[in-house]
Amino acid sequence: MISGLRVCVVMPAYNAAKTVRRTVAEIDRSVADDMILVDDQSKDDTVRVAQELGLHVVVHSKNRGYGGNQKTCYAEALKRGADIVVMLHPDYQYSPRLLPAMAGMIASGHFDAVLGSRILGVGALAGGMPIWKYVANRFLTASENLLLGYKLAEYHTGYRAFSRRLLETLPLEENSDDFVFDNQMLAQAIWFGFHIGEISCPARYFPEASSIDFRRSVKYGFGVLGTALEFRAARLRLTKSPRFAETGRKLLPAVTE
Ligand SMILES: Nc1nc2c(ncn2[C@@H]2O[C@H](COP(=O)(O)OP(=O)(O)O)[C@@H](O)[C@H]2O)c(=O)[nH]1
Ligand SMILES: [Mg+2]
Repeated sequence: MISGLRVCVVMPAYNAAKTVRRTVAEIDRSVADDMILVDDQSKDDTVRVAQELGLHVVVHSKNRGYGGNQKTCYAEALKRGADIVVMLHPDYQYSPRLLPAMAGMIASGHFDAVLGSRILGVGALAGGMPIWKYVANRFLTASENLLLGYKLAEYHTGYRAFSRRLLETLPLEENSDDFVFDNQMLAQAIWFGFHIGEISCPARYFPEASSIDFRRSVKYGFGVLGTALEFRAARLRLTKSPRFAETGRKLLPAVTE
């Protein structure tokens, strides 16, 4: 609880058995009222470990991808009464200790989304971010700031907090089931006029924390540019897009079987 608001941590998991224990150990239980892990058909023991940890576990019957996983995460969190939802990767990449700070920024009422930024003030490279990922991050961020008309230090962190109001408003079902979901969601938040805040967050890079290879990163990069162009075209009323429209499909109940 923060300021009487119910805080739910959601963890989209794929092969996180080796890292989920360490991640959960650093979550402040006096703040996190509910902890949900959605397993996307991991090939390891993620589900067993998560159950041992006492998390609320939802299992996809087939692999849907990272974006599909998050759709289930948010639908489940709302169903269970969350006022503030914090998405934390169970790969121990981002510091769980910043969760109260992020949830606190939402609780302040100033922001509907808060990002844990690896770029802002902490030196992503010092944390071990590969140089090619850093350069791509800076380039994509600059392009997006221009096309989306917003100002963020990065759009690509996987550590995010959201208000219930934002999650009930965005047509998240219109978004990809792949990695670009993250980016589409932020573009939607800007489209609908929500305020996005950022805090500094150190990130670690080690084999279990980072599996996205060059090929998938390139696909993500083009997806990001496509999203920003789609946003700009919709703003200029050149095209219509269900992703950037008042109507559009809101979150559906989680489908697990
Ligand atoms: N559902 C799903 N999630 C995945 C897949 N690959 C990675 N993830 C999750 O997506 C998140 C980001 O992936 P990760 O490899 O850590 O990316 P990086 O840290 O940005 O290099 C992690 O929480 C993973 O658990 C996948 O194929 N399917
Ligand atoms: Mg990672």
